[in-house]
Amino acid sequence: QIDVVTMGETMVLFTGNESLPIPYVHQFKKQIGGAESNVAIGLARLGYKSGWMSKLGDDPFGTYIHHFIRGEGVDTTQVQLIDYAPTGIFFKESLSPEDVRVHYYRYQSAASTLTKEDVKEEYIKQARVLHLTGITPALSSTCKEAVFQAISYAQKHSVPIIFDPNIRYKLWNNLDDAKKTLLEMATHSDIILAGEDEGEFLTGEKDVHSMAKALKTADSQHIIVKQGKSGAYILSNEEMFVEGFPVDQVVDPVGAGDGFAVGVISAYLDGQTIPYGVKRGNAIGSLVVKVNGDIEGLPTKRSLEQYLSNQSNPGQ
Ligand code: KDG
Repeated sequence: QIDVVTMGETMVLFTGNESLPIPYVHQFKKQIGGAESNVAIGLARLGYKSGWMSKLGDDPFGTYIHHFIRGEGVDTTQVQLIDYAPTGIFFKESLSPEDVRVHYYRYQSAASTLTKEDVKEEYIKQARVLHLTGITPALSSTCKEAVFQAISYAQKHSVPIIFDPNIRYKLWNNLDDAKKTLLEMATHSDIILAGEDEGEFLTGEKDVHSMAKALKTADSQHIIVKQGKSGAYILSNEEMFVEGFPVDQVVDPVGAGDGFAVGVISAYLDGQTIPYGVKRGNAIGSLVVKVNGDIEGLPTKRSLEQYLSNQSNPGQ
């Protein structure tokens, strides 16, 4: 059995060695990035069994990503290396910690050729949780079908769905389609993790309570609205706010949301309460932003436990 199954695109990430606009950067560091594999890696580091479904090009970048993710202990048996489309890449332009931009080279990439036939019912059936993001349906029409195929298998086998809208405006050709697709995914999900701006985009509401209420379509759903470093708001049977962890210096905010998802999902698997999961998510998010890269700051079980106990007993 696999604890968490996820599906999406991972790309090679090139980050400039200097904090300059890309045309003036001379050297780039090679890393990997992809919201879903970030979550799978974060869960594997905490000791959970995670599996990532995807397609990579049968090319050097595909080999690099495949080896890296497999090396982190993530199950990659549902990853295909194909020769008819290349592995996607992207560049991170970091002008300051508050101004980080990404430039994608992923159009018609290998992952964008995922189809509903690539989603295997048996693989979803044995999972304890299905994690999905709003990035995958934005990649192509066949990826969108693959996402809804995964949802229908999860529903058929009562596998709870955790959904992070992760709205990437650069990927959607049509914002009405984005809204419609993401709201539809949300209605099928048991736990929704949305940023405050995403909640506003999806519901048109400006305050967290109203947007969470608008997103909540079933009694059993848990809606979590992330409010950056201040913390997160929860609407489930009751409503509450869980404070964030202090961060002296943000180095790279990208990947914080995936770290947050790792916290919520791992606590859910442990049978913990949603507020405890949000606390763990806030903690992991705060660790991720302290270092450069999407996954470099994701903690091991031991380092997370140490961090949480130092935070609750400062000075010890
Ligand atoms: O959450 C971080 C990811 O967004 C980033 O690494 C790349 O998956 C990515 C995307 O599509 O933007």
